[in-house]
Amino acid sequence: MSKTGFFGRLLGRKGEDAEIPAEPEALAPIPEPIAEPEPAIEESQGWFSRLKSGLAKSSSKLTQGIGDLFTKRKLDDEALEELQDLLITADLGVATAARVTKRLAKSRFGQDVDANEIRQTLAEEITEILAPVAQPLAPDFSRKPHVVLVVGVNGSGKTTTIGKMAKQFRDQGKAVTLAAGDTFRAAAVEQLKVWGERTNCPVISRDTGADAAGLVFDAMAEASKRGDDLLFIDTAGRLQNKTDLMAELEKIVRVIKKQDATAPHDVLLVLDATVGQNAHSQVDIFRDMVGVTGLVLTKLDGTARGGVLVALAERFKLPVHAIGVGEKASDLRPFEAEAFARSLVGLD
Ligand SMILES: Nc1nc2c(ncn2[C@@H]2O[C@H](COP(=O)(O)OP(=O)(O)OP(=O)(O)O)[C@@H](O)[C@H]2O)c(=O)[nH]1
Ligand SMILES: [Mg+2]
Repeated sequence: MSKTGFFGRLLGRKGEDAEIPAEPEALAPIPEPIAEPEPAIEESQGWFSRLKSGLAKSSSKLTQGIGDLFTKRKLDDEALEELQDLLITADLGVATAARVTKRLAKSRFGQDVDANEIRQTLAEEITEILAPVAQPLAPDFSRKPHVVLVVGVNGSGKTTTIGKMAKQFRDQGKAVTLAAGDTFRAAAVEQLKVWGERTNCPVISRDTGADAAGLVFDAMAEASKRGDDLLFIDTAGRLQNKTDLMAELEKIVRVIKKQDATAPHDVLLVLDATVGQNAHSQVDIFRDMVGVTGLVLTKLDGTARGGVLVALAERFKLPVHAIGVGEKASDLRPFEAEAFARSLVGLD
């Protein structure tokens, strides 16, 4: 093996720690809230096929790219370099692409490989990265309530995710309250109320423009008085600017802690998977603001860039509690590492 070749450089480089540059526009307008959702509770079929078709963009890039690269070919420096480039363009990020390629090279360098073998090996490597973060939300119901603060940029899917999670926990017979902490946008409260009605959960709200922290204080008091199992707190995704948003989230956390020093027990960051690499800077920013404990990736049914989930898992190692593959209540699914990895590289 030549140390000056690609493989040699790969083994010698610090690729695994490579920083993915944060994009400056992290909190800049993500598309204006799309139409208000019309939640429907009916069971939807074929979520896995929707996930697969959603991943098609990344997946077909990878599937076709791998097919083009490896029709019986020796896994040499050049092939590895091309594969790494392909993985980067599929949103896996520089560090993850380097790691996956390096591991592949360790076992197969110099051997003849075909596309299917590459897919299988890639799926195994990606599964290994994803498996540790595939952790469903696991509330401690003895807390009464277990408090889940939900954050994320506007339009990422916070309110919808809360509605979907509320439905899942209601189906398990849990008492769930929703707090409409997004007092900034007029339609936000209405949207949460619709989910409240459909899932039969009380919604604590105030008028638009009211103090969000005050509302959260009331919600904490009511939920604990009732002895609820769970309290989900919705928040605004965008205020006038980032400083305002940070101040508001910090105030909300302070107010929560006044009533329960151990809360919030979970801080869920909801990320729209279609934003691709921009998700990295969103994690950075919200982690600094409020200490994110777990992620939910939404819109994997859409023009998804699912590869970013692998890059996030590798870089931040935050639990991925669930993934969104549609707008209905039943479209929030547990995140399964192997199924996700296989569909990403185009395996069944
Ligand atoms: N296709 C698809 N659409 C989704 C998914 N999750 C949310 N949406 C849609 O994305 C849009 C925005 O979702 P919201 O839940 O309102 O997002 P939000 O983060 O609460 O937005 P703000 O309140 O503006 O901060 C809505 O139209 C949702 O129906 C998903 O997994 N798949
Ligand atoms: Mg919302």
